[in-house]
Amino acid sequence: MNPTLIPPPALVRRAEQHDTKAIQALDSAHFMHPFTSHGDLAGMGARVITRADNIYVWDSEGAKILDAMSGLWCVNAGYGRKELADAAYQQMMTLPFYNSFFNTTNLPAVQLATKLASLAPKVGGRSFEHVFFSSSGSESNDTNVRMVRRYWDLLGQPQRKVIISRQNAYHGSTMAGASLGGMSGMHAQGDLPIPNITHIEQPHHWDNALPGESAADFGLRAARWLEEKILEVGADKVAAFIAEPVQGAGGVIIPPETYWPEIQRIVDHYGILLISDEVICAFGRLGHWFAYEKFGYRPDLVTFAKGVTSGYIPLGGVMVGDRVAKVLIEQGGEFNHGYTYSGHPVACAVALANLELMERENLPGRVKNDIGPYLAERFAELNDHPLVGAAETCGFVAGLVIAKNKETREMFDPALSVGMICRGHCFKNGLIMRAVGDRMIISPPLVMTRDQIDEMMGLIRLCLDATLDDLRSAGELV
Ligand code: PXG
Repeated sequence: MNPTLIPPPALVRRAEQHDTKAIQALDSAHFMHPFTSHGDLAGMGARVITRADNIYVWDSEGAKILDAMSGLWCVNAGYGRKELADAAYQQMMTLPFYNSFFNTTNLPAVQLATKLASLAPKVGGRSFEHVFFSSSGSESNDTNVRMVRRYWDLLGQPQRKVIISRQNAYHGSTMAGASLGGMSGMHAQGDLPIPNITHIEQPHHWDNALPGESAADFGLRAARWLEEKILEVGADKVAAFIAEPVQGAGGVIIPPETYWPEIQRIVDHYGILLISDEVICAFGRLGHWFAYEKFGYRPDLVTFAKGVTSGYIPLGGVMVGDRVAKVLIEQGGEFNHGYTYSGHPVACAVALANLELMERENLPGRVKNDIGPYLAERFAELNDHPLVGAAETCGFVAGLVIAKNKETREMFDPALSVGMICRGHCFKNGLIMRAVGDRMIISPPLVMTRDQIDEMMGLIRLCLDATLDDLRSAGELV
């Protein structure tokens, strides 16, 4: 189809009314989407999102949808924040781009790096005075791989190459990001993982605990899988361990309280670097600027992206702790790594405006002391639903497992795609909730009010009830 035959304005009939079919046809003809089966998409047509405000998005048919996923875990400040648009406009008019290679810098990048250094809490005397900028979480994790290997080379231990990660982790989609991640479907495409990346099992009590094993005991046992792996690889060959504080894309897997302290003991004992991938968990999502503070561990590198700009513009980076920064700066000479858009002035200006807004509205504090506990209380009520095996929250992420029998932890036949049935009901009823297998997860904007939490919880229960009805009608449950 020739797009000049239907110029974009022709796709919009009225503010709320678009020619959905025509948009879908062009979409299918030209736009290759991420993580999408295009054969399937052509048959059903993409949902076209046209505008957004606060915690709601609207589609091309005019349907209003409560976005309980904050876009893709990123619109922490909610939609329609004029301050962020103004910051981008002002910066574009002043200096839309200049690079930060060749001994050059720009004001928003300097200001943002300074701001981030001031926000990163010092835990156990370690601080983060330096930031390396990128445009995404994936690029930031590629930076981590190169940085930790460079660090050990400079210290005269070039054999320390192996990075240990976890099954079912998500660390991005580039070659290094997807290799660090523990998604078998991603490894199966493109000969991944790249060499010297290995994985341990995730701390997922529902899936991996022994019958009757307490969360505390399981947390210790799961952390010790790291020690076993270090000994298997050879302690002198391990460069770093990378993990998300709470696994996001894997299905909101919240580790038991005993997990992180034991991980810290192990990385300290063997002297390996600890990378906290906080692409989802930072910037208020778990009630803190950075999530390592919540769990009390001491990372050497922290990956960030998404919430730093509330998703209004791409920006990511790595908080570089003193231990690594000192070696790179004092002994490293030139670090042959960087991106055209490292320290992009417009992205940094939007991030600064976003962090200011979050500070002014105390969004991390709201999550910690107000809406986070309220969500926890309301979400826990779902545990009485016949389909819900376990419903848990951590700050402003939450996940529930749909189980056939919550006592025996029997799951539904995967062929039924129960999660997708539930997700279908969510869409039909004006709610965006993600399905990861049979886990249903949310990560709502941090500006949500208690009334909006009630509205969301009503919709979630409605969709679980509709899923239950479907399963009963299909004879899967009595
Ligand atoms: N680390 C973590 C912990 C992430 O969640 C990335 C790295 C990669 O970031 P970029 O900006 O390169 O996408 C992510 C991204 C999902 C989903 O289905 C999650 C992400 C991305 C796409 C889909 O939940 N997280």
